[in-house]
Amino acid sequence: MKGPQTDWWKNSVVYQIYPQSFQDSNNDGIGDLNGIRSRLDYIESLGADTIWLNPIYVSPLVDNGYDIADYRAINPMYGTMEDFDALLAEAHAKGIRIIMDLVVNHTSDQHDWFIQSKSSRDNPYSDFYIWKDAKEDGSLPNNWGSTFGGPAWTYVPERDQYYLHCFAKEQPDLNWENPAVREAVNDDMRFWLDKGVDGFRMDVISVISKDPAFPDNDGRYTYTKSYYMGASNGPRVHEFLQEMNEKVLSHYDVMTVGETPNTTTDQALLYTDPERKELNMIFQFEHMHLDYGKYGKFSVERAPLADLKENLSKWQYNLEQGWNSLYWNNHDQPRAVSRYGDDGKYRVESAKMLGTLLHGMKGTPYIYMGEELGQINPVFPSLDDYQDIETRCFIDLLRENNEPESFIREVCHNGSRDNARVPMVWDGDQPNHGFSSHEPWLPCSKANQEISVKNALKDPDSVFYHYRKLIALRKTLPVLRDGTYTLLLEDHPQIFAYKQTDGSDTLYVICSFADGTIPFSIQDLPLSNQEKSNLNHAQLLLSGYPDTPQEIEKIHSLRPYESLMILFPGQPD
Ligand code: TEU
Ligand code: CA
Repeated sequence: MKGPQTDWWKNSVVYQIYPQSFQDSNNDGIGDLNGIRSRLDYIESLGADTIWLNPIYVSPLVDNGYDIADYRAINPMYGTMEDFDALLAEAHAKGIRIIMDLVVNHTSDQHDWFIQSKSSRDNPYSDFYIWKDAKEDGSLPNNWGSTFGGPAWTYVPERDQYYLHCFAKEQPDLNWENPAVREAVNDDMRFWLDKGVDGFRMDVISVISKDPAFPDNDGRYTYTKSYYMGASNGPRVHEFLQEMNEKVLSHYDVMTVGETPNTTTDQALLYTDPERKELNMIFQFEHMHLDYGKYGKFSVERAPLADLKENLSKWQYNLEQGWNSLYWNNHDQPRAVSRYGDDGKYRVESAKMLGTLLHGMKGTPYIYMGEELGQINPVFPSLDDYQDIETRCFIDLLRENNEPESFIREVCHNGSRDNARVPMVWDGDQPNHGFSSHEPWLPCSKANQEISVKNALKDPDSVFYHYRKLIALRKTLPVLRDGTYTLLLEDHPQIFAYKQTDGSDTLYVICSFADGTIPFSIQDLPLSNQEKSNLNHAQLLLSGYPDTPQEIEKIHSLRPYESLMILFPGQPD
């Protein structure tokens, strides 16, 4: 929407949709825009008010749409521009906003700009990408690696030069130093904003400005030593974003969230402090890296609870002037229940606990489709079924390293991006889980067959209804938006507890990561004297178990993965 900016996004809960896998409307096995449109009621019933759509533009899909060949056209497999307009209009009529994925660190190698740019050293698009000569000894311009493996440079004989690609070779990096590139991006953004979209999630936006010296990384370009070290938070990134804000974003009432790998809280403030007029919030990655092992995200390790507490609390404390985005899942991550909870016996309880922990914090929560059901990592019938480029490259690397197949299977099961990308489970009794009558582009997950929308809606104690309550609380409890966070029981080995207070209300969030029953009573918390003498005023807003006593003094233990939200409302008379 045109007009002055408001901060509506501070009250929002975002629901992320991976279009390929949400709902197929024309039975070709691929999710599409009309499919999403047919499911808006579901999103409305959950209570989420903003949808983030992963890329739906024309793309050869080398990286599932993060390689865009035309920023202004819909990939025909998802439908038409008319379908998009209808989706946007219908969502808006329900009060649901839609934000788009803006992928402008790189384009597809099939984008017109690149096809021209690579054709010669002198063409109008010659400087749209990052071209470098070989070093004097004939070696690559530097030792940067591509995120998916191998060097970040590819040679083009027509120019006798290399171009940079931080991701696949089919994803050449744009040259943001060139003002014409920035103007072209601005124009593409205006195209969507003038249609009425409500903002952007900006793909790897922390990577757009490269160190002009293009220094070598201190390591070889292995899988884990990729582009990050050389290209994150480069010297002009804030200047570029301020320019984008001034020229484009400030003219619309929209939200922005930047995906910014390798960003500290200090850097996050530079991106999100409203005074600086850059972005509204960023996706930080530190908590996603706590369980990284020898092969990065492909590891068998678990994040230690102490590290999780320390890290998430740091982001709550340090981003007071900025704004946090809160997430466990997205299309690049395995399922949170499998990763931090228990995807067997206590799946429901641990999914509710993780939801409670996140939604009690300050920031804008993001829910990745299926998270609200407590979906778990699928078991792929064979390694050949993985389709994601990152996973495929990684399997090749591990085979080259002579790792045993059983190990490769295990780490793919734990870490592959395809864990999140399998078709949504609407109804496990229907062919292909109600996603499509055609065999889907990625196998349906047997492990998730019963974890369906149909079953969740029938069960009042489902993860779905728990998420619905969490979302409703965000809309009604100002302390969730305006509170100040304090970590509690810092050294407790099994409980993650914190409070939020806004001077009137105080909210206590208590989450157990134990798979057995552990002692706990409200008296264990550092309550104020006033709270201690008003225990009968405390309200149990939410619990992960249906039968937690409403009178909080009667709580003497936490059952496996139990979570509680307790409110001490305003000043009692
Ligand atoms: O991801 C960038 C990123 O930093 C990672 O999460 C990355 O995808 C990888 O999983 C690291 O292990 C964004 C998109 O979300 C991702 O889907 C794209 O593949 C990537 O950018 C390139 O556009
Ligand atoms: Ca389809």
